[in-house]
Order: sequence, then structure tokens, then C-alpha cells
Amino acid sequence: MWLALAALVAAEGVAGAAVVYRIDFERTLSESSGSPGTSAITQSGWTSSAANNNAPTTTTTVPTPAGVTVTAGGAGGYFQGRGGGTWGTVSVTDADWDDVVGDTIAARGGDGTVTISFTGLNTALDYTFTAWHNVSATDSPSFSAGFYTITPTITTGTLVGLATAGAASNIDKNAIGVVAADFSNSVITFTPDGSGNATVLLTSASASQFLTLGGMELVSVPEPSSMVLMLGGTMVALVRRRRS
Ligand SMILES: [Ca+2]
Ligand SMILES: [Ca+2]
Ligand SMILES: [Ca+2]
Repeated sequence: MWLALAALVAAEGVAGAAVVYRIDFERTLSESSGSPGTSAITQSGWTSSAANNNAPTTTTTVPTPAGVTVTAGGAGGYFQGRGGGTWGTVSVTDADWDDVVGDTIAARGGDGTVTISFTGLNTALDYTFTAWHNVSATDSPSFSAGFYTITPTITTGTLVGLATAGAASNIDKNAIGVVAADFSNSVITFTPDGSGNATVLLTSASASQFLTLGGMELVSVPEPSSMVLMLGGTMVALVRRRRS
């Protein structure tokens, strides 16, 4: 019974979590990448946010939906986009974000940080932020050099629980048998401040001060009381299933 319940909850992920933003960071789609049809591919259902590969040094922020600002940290920091050509979709057998990890932007030239600021959040909810950090080509090793750690912290708002540090990975588009667990994402949960604002600071341990950012997701987490209600509903459903 309890095993079945646990399995059900696991299968549904964070039960009742609602997606607020899903952003696929990638190379500017209109920018030629050597041959037609080899540009970055935006993940279905996600919002594209792109930076140029060529001459990108003035790109300190990337286009994002209202309520989100993504900034490369430090004096001289900028974003460069990579996708298409030798880069491409990674076949992740148990996840639906293959095109998120197939392209990326990287913060470089600054202090190895990226700031992601949110406005207009619900002050009564917790939110979980996840960032992906993969390089899908083997000929751009500098973006993933050393597979550096990326640490998330909250600079506006309040941390909830423990943060999980991510790491840059170099799983390329030709890799076979890739699963979601092969990627080391940065994950952090927070409550916004009293005005509905929150800021996530990502800090790279890269000696060359790169921070590879392939995608980000923000989901709202149900309050504990509603979690109990949902678990109760699951129990009732299970009992009914056993009786029928
Ligand atoms: Ca993409
Ligand atoms: Ca997949
Ligand atoms: Ca991406």
C-alpha cells in the first residue's frame, strides 16, 4: 500500500506543481551556422531565448518573457550562443527536453556568474528553479572544460530547504543510451520576497569563468496543506482501486 503510494507520487513527479516558465537557451535561430537547416532547435512547448555566436560581446542579457531577466555577471560579461553545426539534439530516453540540452548560451568574459531575476511571483507560493548545463558537441570543449560545478543561491527572496549544485556536462548529440540522470542540473527552491520578487544567482567554478546555461524551468510548488489534500485523494483512489 505505502509502496504503491510512493510509486504513484514518484510517477507524477512533484504532484500539483505548475510550470511558470520553460526557457530554452540557444543560438540565434536566424544566424547562419554553416549550412541551412542546422540552426538551434527550440524545444516544443518551451520559449526560445537566444544569443549570437558571432560578435556577441555586447550581449549582456538575452530576450526573455516578461517577468524574467537573465544577465551575465561581472564587468565585460556577455552571452554567446551555440547550436547547429556539430551541435544538436541529444536523445534522452526518459525525458522530453532533448532540444533543450542540444544547444546553449554561455556567460563568459565576466566573473563566471549569471543572475536570473523574477518579478510578479505569488508571495504565498514556493518556487523551484532548475537549470540545465550541457554542451552537445565535442569540438567546443572550452564551454564544458573541467566539467565545472555551478552553484545556485538566492539573493532576493528566501531559500527553502537545500540547494543542489549542478555541473557542466559534455554529452554530445551522438551519445547513445542517455538518460535524464546523466545530467547534473542546478536546483533551488525559494519563496519570493513580500513584493513577489526573487533572484537566483548561479556561480561557476570554471577557471576560465564560463557558465553554460542550456535551459531553465520555474515551477510553483503547492503549499504543504494542499499536498496533504492531494495525498489524501491519492489514498482514496488507491483504496477504491483495491476494492474494485
Ligand atoms: Ca534548443
Ligand atoms: Ca527524449
Ligand atoms: Ca538550449
